[in-house]
Amino acid sequence: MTTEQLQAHFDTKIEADLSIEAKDWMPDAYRQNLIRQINQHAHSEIIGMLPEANWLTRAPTLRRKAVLLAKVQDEAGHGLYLYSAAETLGCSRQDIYQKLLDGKMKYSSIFNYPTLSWADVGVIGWLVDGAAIVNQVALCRASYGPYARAMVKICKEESFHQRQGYEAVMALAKGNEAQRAMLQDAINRFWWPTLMMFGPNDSDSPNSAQSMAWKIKRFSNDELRQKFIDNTVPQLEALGMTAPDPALTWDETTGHYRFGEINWDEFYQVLKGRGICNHERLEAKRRAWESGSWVREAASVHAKKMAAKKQAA
Ligand code: FAQ
Repeated sequence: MTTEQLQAHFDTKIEADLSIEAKDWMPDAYRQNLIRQINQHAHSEIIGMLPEANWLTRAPTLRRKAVLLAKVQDEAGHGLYLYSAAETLGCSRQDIYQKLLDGKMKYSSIFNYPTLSWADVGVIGWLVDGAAIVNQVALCRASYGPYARAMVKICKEESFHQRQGYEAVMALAKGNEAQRAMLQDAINRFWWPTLMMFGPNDSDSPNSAQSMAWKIKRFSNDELRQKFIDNTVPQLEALGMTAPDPALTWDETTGHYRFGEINWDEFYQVLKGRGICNHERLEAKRRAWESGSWVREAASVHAKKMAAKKQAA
């Protein structure tokens, strides 16, 4: 087939909502866009383990600790599903991971904020995983099959994460004055950074139009942000807590909540590596990479031995 015919076949499949699979022909720009988005997502899951892991040794009860351990391990699994999905597009995991360590690839801005209290762990489960689900449920229908299938598995676990987060914040909301104040403080610090997770406004989002045309993204950044706010404000009210946004109001005519302007300067500063924890997060990953070098060496020696044995047999 000529390139024009291959392109026409690809376009027909996208139009008909059929999956593009790893061995199918695809335009190079589609492939590169997926490599970018899937790997950034994978990096987010892996870096996202750090803020909550900070509280593993200080969880208030054994039950909370066991749940948190399981959740943090789930995030590692999500990273692995996603790196594997990205590898089907022909990128090398080592190369991609090195780019993260060198600060040449992005991960979600939200993980550059510190976890200062136990309430932050509940709020991450409730708000951050809640935002992740709104975004990721849509990605279960992404046009690239291996990505969409990875997202189905991830979403099942994320919805458990969101519920454990809400259960943890409910316990604090029903607690004493100090616990309620700790929860309100955590909400105040995480509210706006959570809204930033959906990315820039549609008018400032360079990748959205093409990603939506290719059906990688099914909804725009602003649509998903609005959906998250509409889902979350009633939960906030049920807790008896408030959002740090005086402009947050219910709009009868649109049937949506209106909200204030996001501080985009802060968002872009965090993306440039100038957030509170950017340096600390990458340093932690660099240290882990270096101290784990013996594991990689042992695994590669073992793999070589097994290959030699197979050849000799
Ligand atoms: N942080 O043109 P757009 C989680 C970048 S997983 C950092 O709108 P796009 C689970 C964007 O990459 C959270 N960078 O981009 C968990 C682009 O840069 P580039 C991660 C951001 O791709 C919970 C530039 O700005 N989820 O939380 C951010 O069309 C708890 C222009 O933006 C995903 O990655 C940001 N917030 O839309 C784990 C979901 N926003 O590449 C542990 C998959 C934008 O051109 C604990 N990804 N940028 O240099 C997506 O859906 C999309 O990539 C968006 C951005 C919506 C994030």
